[in-house]
Amino acid sequence: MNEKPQRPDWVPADAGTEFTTSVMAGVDGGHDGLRSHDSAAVPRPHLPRRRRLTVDEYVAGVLAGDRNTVAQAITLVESNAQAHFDMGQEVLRQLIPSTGNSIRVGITGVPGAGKSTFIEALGLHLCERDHKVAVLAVDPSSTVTRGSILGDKTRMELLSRDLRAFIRPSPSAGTLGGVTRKSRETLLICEAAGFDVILVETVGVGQSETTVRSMVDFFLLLMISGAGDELQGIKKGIMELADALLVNKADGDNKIRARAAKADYNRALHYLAPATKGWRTQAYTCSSIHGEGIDTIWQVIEDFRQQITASGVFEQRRQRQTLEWVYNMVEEHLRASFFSHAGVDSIRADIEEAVVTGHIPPTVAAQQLIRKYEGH
Ligand SMILES: Nc1nc2c(ncn2[C@@H]2O[C@H](COP(=O)(O)OP(=O)(O)OP(=O)(O)O)[C@@H](O)[C@H]2O)c(=O)[nH]1
Ligand SMILES: [Mg+2]
Repeated sequence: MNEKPQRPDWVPADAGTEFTTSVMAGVDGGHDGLRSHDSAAVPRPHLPRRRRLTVDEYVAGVLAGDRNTVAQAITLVESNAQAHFDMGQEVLRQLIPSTGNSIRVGITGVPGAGKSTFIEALGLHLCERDHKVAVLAVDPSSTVTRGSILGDKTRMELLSRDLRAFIRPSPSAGTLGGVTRKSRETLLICEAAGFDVILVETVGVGQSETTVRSMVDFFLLLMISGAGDELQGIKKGIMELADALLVNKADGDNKIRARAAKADYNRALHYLAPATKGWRTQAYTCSSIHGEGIDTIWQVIEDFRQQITASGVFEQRRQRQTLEWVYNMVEEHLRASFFSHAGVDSIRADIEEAVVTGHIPPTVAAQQLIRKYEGH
C-alpha cells in the first residue's frame, strides 16, 4: 500500500499546507488488497438482468397474489419517472375492478404508544384466522426514502416473516401526486392481490391523522395511560376522528391505570360527535405485548363493518373518499401550476409589497394574481 497521503483532484496545484484534506491511495488487487484475490480473476456466474415486466404481467402477477410482483407493482406506482407513472396508471386501471374487498383500518397514536407492536399482535391474530394482512405506513411529512418504518419492519419481526402478511414501508414524498396518492394506490394494489385486511400505521405527526382518516374505513386511536392528555397531543379533534379508542399497555402495574383511563375516555366520548354516522365510539384496553384484548378489538371492528355496511354508510364513505382524492389531486395540480407560472412569478414580488404596505387590499392582490395566471 502507498503510505504517502495524496491530494484530491480539486486541491489547487500550488496549494500550501492550509489544505489539510488528503486521501489515501487506493489498494492494488481485490477489495481486500490481496493480488491473488483480484476480482477480475474470479469467474462470475452469468446472471441475466431482471427484465422489466409488461402491463399484462404486472396485472396477472398481482391478481395471482404473487408477492414479488405486488412489491414491483408498488415500486412502479411509487416511481417519479413519467414513463413509470403512465404504466403504473394503466396497471391500476386494470386492477380497479378487483379492489375494494377489504376492511381498511387506520391506526394512530403518539410516538411510543405501541402502534407497531399492536399491529404485529393484531396481524398475527388475523393470520392465524386465515386473513391476509397488508401493513402500510403513511408519513405525509416524509421527504426521505424508506423512513422510520424500516426500523418497524425489524420490530414486526414475526409478522414480517409470515407469508400471509405483507409489510410495506412508507413511500417518500415526490413530485407526482405526493405521498397520499402513492399510499392510496399501494392500498388498491394490495386489495387486488387478495389482502382482505389493510392496516395503515400513521408515521409522523400533524397532517398524518387526517390523511389516514381519509383513506380508511375504521380509525383506531391508540392511547397510553398516565402520559397526560397534553403529552399525548390528544386534541378533541383527533378523538372525534376515531371509531374506537384503545388504551394500550394495560399490563403489570399499569393495568389499573389503564382501566381508569378507559372509563375517563368513555365519559369524554359521551360529549363528542361520532366519527361515523350510526356508530358509537367507545374506549377499550389491551396489552399488545401479551396479546390481551386483541380479539375484543377485532370483534369491534367486525361489528362496525357489519353494522355500517347494512346502513349503507360504509359504501357512502368510500365513494366520498374517492371523490375527495380526485379533487385533492386537482387542487394540488392547480396550486403547482399557479406557483410555477412565469407571468405570476414576474408580478408576485411587487404585488406582495403593495399589499403588505397597505397600498392595495388583499382581495385586489388576489384578483390581480389570478388574472395574470388566467392570461387576462
Ligand atoms: N408494557 C407494554 N409495553 C408495550 C406494549 N406495546 C408496546 N410496548 C412497548 O412500547 C414501546 C414502543 O412501542 P412501538 O410499537 O414501537 O410504538 P409506536 O407507537 O409504533 O412508536 P413509533 O412508531 O415510534 O411512533 C416499545 O418498547 C414496546 O415494547 C404493551 O402492550 N405493554
Ligand atoms: Mg411504529
